[in-house]
Amino acid sequence: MQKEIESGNMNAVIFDLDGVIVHTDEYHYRAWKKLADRLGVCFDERINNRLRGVSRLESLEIVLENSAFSDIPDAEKAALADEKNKTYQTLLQAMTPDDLSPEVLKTLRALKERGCRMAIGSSSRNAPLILEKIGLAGFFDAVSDGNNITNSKPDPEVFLKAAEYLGVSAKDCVVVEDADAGIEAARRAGMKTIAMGDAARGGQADWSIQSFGEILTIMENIKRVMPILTE
Ligand code: B16
Ligand code: MG
Repeated sequence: MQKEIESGNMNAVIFDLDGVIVHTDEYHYRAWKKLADRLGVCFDERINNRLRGVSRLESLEIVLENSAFSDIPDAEKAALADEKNKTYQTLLQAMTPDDLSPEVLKTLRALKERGCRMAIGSSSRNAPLILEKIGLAGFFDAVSDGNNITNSKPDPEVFLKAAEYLGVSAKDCVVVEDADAGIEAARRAGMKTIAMGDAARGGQADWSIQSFGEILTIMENIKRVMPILTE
């Protein structure tokens, strides 16, 4: 049976960064691939998808698992994570506002015009650099990222902090994510979820979208009534 409930004050959107706002997920892939090739460790798209939303050091553990490097000392792991990050940051340095797609920019502006509160909820410590490079520094009402959290996705911390910085309740937030770990984190935070890219294939979110512009329609509908399925 389908029932309709009032959606209350649901007027805040928390965006993941890598793979949602901008395609830096491709740069993460290239940087990990370069490190893996140097070490002679197997790395492909399937392994890369497991790194989405996961912190740098946890990602390294996944890259090195089942390899001769899985038990190296922590200091050596930190050096390898640093090496990957240097490659990644070199790619980030070449970014400009042209790396932001016109559809993403148009949608973000339209949401803002409609009074939507917006935050970033990213596991990345490079989030401030990326936002500056693509011309979005100062655009969002709040930024919660890898620099202010202890536990990365699927822990809900990054999204709960984003809601706190926005000054809204978790139940009034919708999270847009490309990672299964991010969808799980948002659900654990008690938030609604919109999946795109890799996460859209997982089928765990409240909505799955093919293109960023669909977020506008979802938010416009949500502000009127929100249909839910009941038994
Ligand atoms: P950094 P997101 C995440 O960003 C990436 O998806 C993940 O692949 C990366 O390991 C993590 O940030 C940490 O990034 O090395 O830049 O601190 O998708 O949560 O915006
Ligand atoms: Mg992501």
